[in-house]
Amino acid sequence: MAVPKDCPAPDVVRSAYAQLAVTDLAASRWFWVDMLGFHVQCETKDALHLRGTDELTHHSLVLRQNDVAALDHISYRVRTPEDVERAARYFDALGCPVRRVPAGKGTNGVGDAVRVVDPLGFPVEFFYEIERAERLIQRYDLHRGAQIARLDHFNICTPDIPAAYEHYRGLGFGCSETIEGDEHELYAAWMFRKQTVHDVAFTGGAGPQLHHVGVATHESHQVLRTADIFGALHAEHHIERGPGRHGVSNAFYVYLRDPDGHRVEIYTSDYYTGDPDHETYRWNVHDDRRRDFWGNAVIESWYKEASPVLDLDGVPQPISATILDESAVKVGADGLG
Ligand code: DHY
Repeated sequence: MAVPKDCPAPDVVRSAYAQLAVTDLAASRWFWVDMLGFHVQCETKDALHLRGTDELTHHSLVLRQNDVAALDHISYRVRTPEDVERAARYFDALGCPVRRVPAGKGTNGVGDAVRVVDPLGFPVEFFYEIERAERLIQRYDLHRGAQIARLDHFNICTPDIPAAYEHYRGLGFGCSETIEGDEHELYAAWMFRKQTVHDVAFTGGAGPQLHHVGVATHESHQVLRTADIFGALHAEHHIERGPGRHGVSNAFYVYLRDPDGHRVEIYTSDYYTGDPDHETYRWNVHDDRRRDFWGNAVIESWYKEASPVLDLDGVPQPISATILDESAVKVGADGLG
């Protein structure tokens, strides 16, 4: 997958929003709005546009009613309006399907956008323009449930992690952390444009599939509070893994599954990565602390289950099996093999 010559990559600012296809909008609203505390910015007959308390743009999550649950697309904000066209030319040069989506024809609140199926098989959007939204940071009276502050990252399942790493390096992403075998085989990587641990991470597994959307709270007590609220309402089956502390990223976390099985990570307290000489931190796949710093086992569903992804016409993409299976590495925390 060569980087196209004379065709600069778009300047990506950050992971901006995920659009999920869901099968029961009322059930999704209970989960994402009532339980997680997302703010409803815009509601139509068949979609909810949501944002966290710190977000100053129209949405960071869109839930769209559909017959099948899947990922519609992940979306990156780029630095200038010209970068949108740059994205179109870049992915066209890579031989990927590219579609221009003018303002008003795509997702509410978003201006001219470009949607592609990237070389990894994921539906990805690039946009510059988006409606601004009222500041809610200090509207503590409106902060509910998990008190989600903002979208943090996407985590995608892909069978060929080195190919994903190379693709995102081509798009100018830095790499904060990896999980590697004894011969430096790449099992997982965390890559960023904004100055945190990641905007996107890769989990080895059958793909293309969405592993999870990561959303940030300000403090670890909000992660614990989230688990407590699900327990209190006897909705504990939505808690899949954690709470705990990650080795990779040092973040405090809990993973939940929404009513359609889409996974979300409530995530807080990672670190700054913005220096130009920031070095990649490499974990060995045999280090039991890499995924859970306290050595707690990663349950099988976390490695094996994920959301299908749609193509640009809304058709589910075919899925290929993984090449390197981290869950088969027989060591303490992950002795699943
Ligand atoms: C890890 C997973 C994530 C993340 C940071 C670190 C490692 C792990 O525990 O599996 O989803 O955001």
